[in-house]
Amino acid sequence: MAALAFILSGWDVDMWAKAMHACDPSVHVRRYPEDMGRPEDIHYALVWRPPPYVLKRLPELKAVFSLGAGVDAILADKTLPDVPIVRIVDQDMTMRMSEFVVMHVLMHHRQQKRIDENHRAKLWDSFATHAASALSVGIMGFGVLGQDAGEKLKHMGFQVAGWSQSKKQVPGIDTYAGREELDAFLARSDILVVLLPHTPETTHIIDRELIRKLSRKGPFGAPILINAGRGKLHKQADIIECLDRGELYAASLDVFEEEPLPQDDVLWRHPKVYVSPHLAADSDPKTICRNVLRQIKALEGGGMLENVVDRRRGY
Ligand code: NDP
Ligand code: OXD
Repeated sequence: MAALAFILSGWDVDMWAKAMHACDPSVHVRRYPEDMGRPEDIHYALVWRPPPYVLKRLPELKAVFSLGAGVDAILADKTLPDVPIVRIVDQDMTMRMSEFVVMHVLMHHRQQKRIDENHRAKLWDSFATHAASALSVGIMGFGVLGQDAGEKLKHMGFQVAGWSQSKKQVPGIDTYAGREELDAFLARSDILVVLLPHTPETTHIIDRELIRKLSRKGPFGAPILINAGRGKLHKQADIIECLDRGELYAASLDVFEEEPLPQDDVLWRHPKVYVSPHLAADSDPKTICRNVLRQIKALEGGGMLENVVDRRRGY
């Protein structure tokens, strides 16, 4: 009896099992850790931050489906079996991330913190504003999520640039690729949006040296950082130092080196920072279960899996 198992850390396994049954009541669902049944019956694992050594104990595993777009926590398991790892590429998730990115770019661009402070102080300060076209937004990690957010910002009038590993061609957006073109990309970015995956190559890529290479020609005189990729992409201490020295104008952080962000972290009360608890683009159980079932059916019918992770690249 082939079964699929949900192996989740920090997510509600019952909610996911219910969503799977709503998509197809005939599917045999297992739940880690209390209801795994016979390991040899499990052919597919649906995971979010799976604990190490769990997947390796499933001898008949055919594929691992990440329930999120990022697979860093899966690849961190040194005992990962040699089966395809599929990541989520899903329109619902893409739209949610674009909402988050557009919202934060606009909040900085329209100086929402200043308006909120003035509101609290009952201060009628009708300060000068500028056009979207005065700002250049650089999207670091110009993949599925980065390109969608970039398109939406472009339509709002921002100048947009994208940086990725391989060169992209997107009408109306200037693209940069590889370490050779990184400095040129940074030098033109007034707002840096980080949507990279966390890999050995991108760990701590956002540090004080990188921040110092960002544009200072924009209307705020110092750059703005938005990180919705992973916390391990940045050095939090460097971000705080750059904010305090005025080398960064402001930041929006959805992801952190340690999650949840510890209670005593200065970021919680930093006046120049928006903090959100890793919710930029949630995984919707219904849409994602449907997507996974479609892929399993295709595979069982002799077809190919989509969005298979390249383990060598790490994303
Ligand atoms: P993609 O794989 O589609 O895009 C990743 C992009 O990063 C690609 O353009 C890739 O280049 C580029 N890239 C990777 N490594 C490098 C490198 N060393 N140098 C330059 N560019 C690099 O992923 P998604 O857009 O779907 O997702 C991006 C990340 O967003 C996820 O990995 C995850 O960490 C994060 N995320 C966060 C969420 C949240 O709620 N905060 C929700 C969902 C995702 P190339 O195109 O050439 O391969
Ligand atoms: C993801 C996330 O990677 O939610 O999908 O962080």
